[in-house]
Order: sequence, then C-alpha cells, then structure tokens
Amino acid sequence: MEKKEKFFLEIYNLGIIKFGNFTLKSGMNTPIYIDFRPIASRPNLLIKLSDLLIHNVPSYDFELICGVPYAALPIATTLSLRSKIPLIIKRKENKGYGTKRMIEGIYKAGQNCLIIEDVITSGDSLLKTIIDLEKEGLIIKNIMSILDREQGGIENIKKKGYNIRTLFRIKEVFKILKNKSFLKKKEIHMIQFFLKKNNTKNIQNKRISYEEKKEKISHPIGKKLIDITLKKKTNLIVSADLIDTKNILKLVNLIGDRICGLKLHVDIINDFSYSFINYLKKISEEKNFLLLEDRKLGDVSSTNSLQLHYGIHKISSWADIVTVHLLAGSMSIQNLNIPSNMGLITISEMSSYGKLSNDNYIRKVLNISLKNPEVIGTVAQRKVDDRLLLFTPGIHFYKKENNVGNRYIHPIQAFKEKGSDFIIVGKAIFLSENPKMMAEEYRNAGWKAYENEL
Ligand code: 5BU
Repeated sequence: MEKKEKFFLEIYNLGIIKFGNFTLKSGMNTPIYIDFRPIASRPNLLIKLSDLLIHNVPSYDFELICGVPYAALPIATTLSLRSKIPLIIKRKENKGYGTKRMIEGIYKAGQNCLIIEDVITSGDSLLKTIIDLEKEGLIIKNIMSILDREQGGIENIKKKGYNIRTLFRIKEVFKILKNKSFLKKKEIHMIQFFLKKNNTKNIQNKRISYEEKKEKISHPIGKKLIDITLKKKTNLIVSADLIDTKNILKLVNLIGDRICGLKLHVDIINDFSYSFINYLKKISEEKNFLLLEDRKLGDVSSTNSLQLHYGIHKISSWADIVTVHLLAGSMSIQNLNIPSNMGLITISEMSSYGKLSNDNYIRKVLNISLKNPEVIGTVAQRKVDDRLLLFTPGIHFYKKENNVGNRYIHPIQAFKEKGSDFIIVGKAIFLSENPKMMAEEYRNAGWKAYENEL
C-alpha cells in the first residue's frame, strides 16, 4: 500500500470525516465535514503528515512557514520543527490592543513563505492569509493543502497566480475508503450525492440581488423589509439611541423618508408611553419603514416570552422585528408565541472589539437561525447563507477607534467584505449637526455599495 494511502487510513480512524448535516463557517450546509484537528493530539501522525507535505512541496526555496489559522497551526509548527525552517503565526483577527500585528514571529519583507492549509473549499480563508502575509511584504510562491474538497478552491487560488498543491483530493480518499470497505451504504450514498452536485464555489461570488433574496426568505416581515428597501432604494436602518421621546420623534421626522427601518432600545427611553409608540407606528406607516426593537433577548424561552409580551414596553404589541441572542440554545426561541407578522434577528457575531463568539458558536447560531422560520436574519461580521438577511451595525464613514468598544467599518466594506444586506447607523447620524443630510449620505453610500456588488 502506498505510504500516503496508509497514512490516510490511520488518520481516518481518528474520526476526521463526519457524515450528517453540517453548517460550515459561512452558514452553507454540507453532508460531509472534514476536520484535521484531532491529528494535533497524535504527535507521531503529525510528524508523518509534515514529512509527507514536505516531500510534496514543489520547490524548497522558502524561508518561512505559516499555517492558515487555526487548524493548520500544529501542522505548520511540526513542519517547521522537522525542516528547521522558521514559523510565523497569522492571527485570525488582530488583538484590538497592544501591537495590533496580524503576523507574529520574526520575519522581514522580501522573504519567501510557504503556506499550509488543512482543508481547501473555496479558498476564501486561504486568500485572507495570503493577503495579510503580502501586506507585510512577504512573498508567497508555494502553498500546500492537505485535502482539497474539490469545490473549486485550488482553481480559484491558481487563477490568482499562486502555486498550490494538495496531498489528497476528496474523490481519491473516498475511493480509498470504499475499496477498504470503510464506508457504510448510507455514507456512500451521501458521498455520491455530494460529488454529483456541482459544489464549486467561486471566491468573491457576486452577491444576489434583493429581488433574488426575497425569493429565498420565507418570513412575511423579511419580505416586507426587502419590498421597502427596493421601493425606497434604501438599505439604511437608523439606530435612534436617544433617551427621550421628543428627540426620537424629531429625528424620525427628519430621516423617515430615507430609511427602511428604525431601531430602538426602548428600555433607555425616560418618558416611554403608548402614545409615543402609537405616534411612531403612525409615522412608520406613513413613511414606510419597520420598527426594530434591539432588545437582545438572552434568557430561556419562558423568560424571553415574558419580556416580549409583558412589562411596561409590551414589545410584541408594536415591534416588527426583535433581536435575540441564542446563548441559551435553540430552545430559547421556541414557543415565544410571537405574532405571525413579527420576525426575529439572531445575533451570531457582534460588531464590538473583544467579542467572545468564536467560529464554532457563530456556526451554531447560523444553523439554528436557518432552522427557525421566525428568524428573518442575523447580525454577523461575515457572509452568511443567502436564506438569512444580514444586518451590519458598527457603520461609520470614518474608521473611529473609539473607546466604547464598537468596531466601525465603511458601508463599502460592509457590502464588499461582509456581504451585508442592511447597514445600521446610530451616532454617525443622530449626533451629526444635520441628521437629515447625513441620513441621505449613508443611504446613498449603502445603496451604491449594494449596487457595486451585483
Ligand atoms: P452606533 O452609534 O452606530 O455605534 O450604534 C450602533 C447600534 O447598534 C447601537 O444601538 C448598538 O446597541 C447596536 N449594536 C451594535 O453596535 N453592535 C452589535 O453587534 C449589535 C447591535 Br447586535
């Protein structure tokens, strides 16, 4: 048996391939999940893997090694120890404090760096690593991946002019597993179905239009939001974080024509009343925008339900959309008894510096969001499945490193890099000298940024 094949069977026994229904980082569903992380706990297998990789590198002219975070880090480290070629570490995000470096370790511009990736799908996260290394003046000639899911990633990377090789291809490993009778009948069916489907993903897919998105969104309030957006040509939601009703109404009268939604934190309003809500509701109907209550429910289902229907604010009696955290799990949004014309926005990933959510948590929130019909969309700082609307707070024309912890991006970045559908703007509008003009500027910027991505 070939050395490579023998090695694959050894790592397969660690449970690196799982069959079922999985949600990838992006929110895309897949029946096959591949995870090489368990190898990190088997030093002898790590050594074998790094030796196999090094034998397959097309040329040896690299002076540094870097793994795509995080799964490839132990593999890149082993490779460095075996080859005595120095390792550098790429951060997934910079720390937001201290030196703010994206690349850690000792290196200098002009050095050649070998990149190691574990599983390559579209090549998106690999490309992020390449860009960050190149920003530091490093030269990327060679990239090695362990497994190519054969979904277009290798081609995407090659198209960008990089030399990339992979140790295994998915079809090849399935052949090995099938020949050795390692697969159950059901698993073989799943694989055949997966391989037959055209799974190819392109880097930087053009976004789908609001019209196409409307087809994919099943909830009436999600569809309504898109209708308003298309009719008024605005994807701007203004966050009216003001503490008295007079100022909120004054703001709404100035900006109501320019927005598709008004976001509130009703619990910060000193003089909250139903006459205020009735008046706001009336303006929202006249000017055609939705009311979002950014309540961020975060408790168990029964308490969430009480907080929605009772208390001073009786949110469910007037809000079109309410935000909710899923820290308490999928059950937290079951049996909320919300009206059929009210939608939920889950919070997968906040816009703040130092947010605690990791990829695993975000993936789970996206998965739950997709499975619950009341959920119309989510807040996340990444592209998500087309069946969810993506809301992006932390928007400002000028990147402000402010001290209250929000991370701000320009509307262009929100649409280009994060795949946003709606921008949420607060202080940049309501604190400005001319909120009406500012709202118009953000509306235009958001709309232009959307159109540019089509
Ligand atoms: P700002 O003034 O544009 O920073 O206001 C942003 C608003 O969005 C504010 O009401 C926050 O509570 C809200 N927000 C946020 O900033 N980041 C998040 O991840 C979520 C909500 Br969820």
